[in-house]
Amino acid sequence: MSNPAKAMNYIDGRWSWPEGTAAIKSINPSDTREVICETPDSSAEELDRAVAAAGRAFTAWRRTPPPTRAIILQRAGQILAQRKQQIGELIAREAGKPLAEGCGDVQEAIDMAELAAGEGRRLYGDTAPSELPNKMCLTFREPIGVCGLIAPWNFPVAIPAWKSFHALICGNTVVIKPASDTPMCGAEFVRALADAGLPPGVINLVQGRGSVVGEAMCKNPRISLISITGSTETGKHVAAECGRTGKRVSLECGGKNAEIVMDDADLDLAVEGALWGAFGTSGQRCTATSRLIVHESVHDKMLEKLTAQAAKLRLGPGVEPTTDVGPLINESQCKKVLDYIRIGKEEDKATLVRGGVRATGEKLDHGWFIEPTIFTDVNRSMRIFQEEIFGPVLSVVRVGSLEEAVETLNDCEYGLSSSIYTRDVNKALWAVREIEAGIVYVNGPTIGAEVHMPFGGVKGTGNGHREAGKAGLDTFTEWKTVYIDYSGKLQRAQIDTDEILAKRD
Ligand code: UN1
Repeated sequence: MSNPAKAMNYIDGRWSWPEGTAAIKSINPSDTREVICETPDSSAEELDRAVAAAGRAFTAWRRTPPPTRAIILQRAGQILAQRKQQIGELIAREAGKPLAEGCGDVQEAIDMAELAAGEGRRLYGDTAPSELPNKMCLTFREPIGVCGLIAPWNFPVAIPAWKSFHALICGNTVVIKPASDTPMCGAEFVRALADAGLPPGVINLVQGRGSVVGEAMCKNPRISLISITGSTETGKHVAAECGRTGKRVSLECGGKNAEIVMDDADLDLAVEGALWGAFGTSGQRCTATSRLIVHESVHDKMLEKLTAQAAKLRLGPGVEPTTDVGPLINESQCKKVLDYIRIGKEEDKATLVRGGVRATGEKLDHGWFIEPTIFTDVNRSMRIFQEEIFGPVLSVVRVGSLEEAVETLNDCEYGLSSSIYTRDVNKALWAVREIEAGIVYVNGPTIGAEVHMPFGGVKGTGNGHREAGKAGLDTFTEWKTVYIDYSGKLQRAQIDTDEILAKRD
């Protein structure tokens, strides 16, 4: 048997496997007999080496005009576009996503490169009048320094892209820690940037475990910002650690997203939205629909259509062109989802109407497949209503009015994405205002955010920062306010202003 491929570290412009470092195996979740690659179980010292390289590269990169930075990012986007199919297939193998979703993941990175490159000619600040004569006020966006980017496995190319393209266009240098389940995807993403001509040290990649590399990132005083997409538990831990060294920290954590279906909704559309939202990416998106809140007058009809359609979804390996739903990422996620299914069955009076078991079959027996699962008669006190499951499990709740629907949706610690299906513009707009979430869709599923719009959530989902869009620039920059006095004399703000006014009276 040939040696497995290696997903190495990339530090200061060089690919390397730190001497004497043990290997972590990356396994195909659709068929665990296949080893995709080996990756170094990097130490905290290796992370520190990457941070030092990023620190050395910072001054020159910060001084590089943003439109010049943009040329390199644009080139990276073009390289990703050339490699879209190849990287999409890698995502299908390493993360288990259906091929179309794998390619979509790469496309999201390409879109982000385009967006960030465009920002290279904007990065606008403000100009404002001064309260004093012959003086002006203006602001500039400035980079923060070395950014530590901790990425999850569910968008193994798009999420590193969201984080790093915005960081880089703003003049920061970065160290990325990809998820240990998808090291090769992380390496291929960084390879595109390296091939685009990013100077050594501007982007660095350190493979390994969160408990070692992620932890070392939080502790390293030369990192100025950590951006992490991960579980709420991990996010809170990272924020606490970063507090000690005074870092900015941007959290994109859990979700428990809900779709509301009102009595006047286009039911077929709402069913399609729920299926894609709940079972697309096997429910492993932080934006996944995991609660369906349905008006009682359409509840039974909706459920009938939903279960019939869910039964038609084809489970299979990511790389098979016919696959609608791929596997869970690994054994522990599979176990966690099965645990939640058990809890759902035991809880109160929830009814399991479909799925609830591991899927079997010739192409499924060696992977972490779980049947798309639907619970009904779920109420707000149940754990399957409140907690993030991150798998193909949908909990259906029956409500009697729009007010009750929105109140039910809001009765949860998370606030990332949400959706309402209704044909009534008044109901839709009322819900848009009342829903507590960072993202609200009207007549669309809870998944599918676009890169030029702010992405992030309220309540337990985040800590006030946004990724993507123009808002993403705020995460990766500091404001510098500049006052220029060309009066040639001392002017005292808040004091001389009174005198000027007095003279006018
Ligand atoms: C995530 O699951 O962390 O909005 C991100 C969406 C995707 C991004 C999901 N564009 O569903």
